[in-house]
Amino acid sequence: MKNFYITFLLLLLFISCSSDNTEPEITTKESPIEKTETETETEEKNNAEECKITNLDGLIIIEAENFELKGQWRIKEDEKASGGKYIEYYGPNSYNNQNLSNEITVKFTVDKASHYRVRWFMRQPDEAEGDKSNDAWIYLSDNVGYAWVNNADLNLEHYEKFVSRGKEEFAYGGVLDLHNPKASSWLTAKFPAAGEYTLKICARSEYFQLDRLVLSSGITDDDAQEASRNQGETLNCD
Ligand SMILES: [Ca+2]
Repeated sequence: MKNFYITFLLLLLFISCSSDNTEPEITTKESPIEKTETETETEEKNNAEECKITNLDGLIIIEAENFELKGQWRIKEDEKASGGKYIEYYGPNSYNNQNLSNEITVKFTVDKASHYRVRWFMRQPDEAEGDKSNDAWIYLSDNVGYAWVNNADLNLEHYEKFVSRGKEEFAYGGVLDLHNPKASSWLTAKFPAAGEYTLKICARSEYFQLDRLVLSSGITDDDAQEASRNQGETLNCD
């Protein structure tokens, strides 16, 4: 009788273990497939994140929609924009100072010490009159930005007004509008060495639209405009 109980208990245990084993088997059959898909997605995401904006054939092109947006900037879609997208500032005008809650940044690298002219593709809204909605504040971190005033370099140690005009189509342009001393000038970035740099834009005019930035080195401004027209963002994904 005792042996019968032991045999019965063992049998119960066996059935119990068998049924326990059955369910996880279904789970293990399903889960590796799900896990593989998830891992693939994660790897693709990581690879995308490893791409760095850098110089390529004398150009550094940065899509505005890839800026780190903050405050009252938003991404909008338009087939006229490079990459099908641009950014728009929808907050109030900030003509006299920078509201840093609307400061946006982008990082990029250069492979050697070099000088770049800074330009952009921008657009004013259709209803904007004259020079409305056509500017932003711009600053190159670590004071690597320079203007050319009275036949001399002027190091830019804080935000300055950057301006141009464009309607309907996104227009290539962008010059500094300095007030002390009053002058109009190219903006030149003088990178002292290879490495990563940061460019900041802070909102100034409501409904200003920015498509992308074009920094060029060693080519004329006309050539930079022509070369950048059909060139996408300059990425290195190694
Ligand atoms: Ca764009």
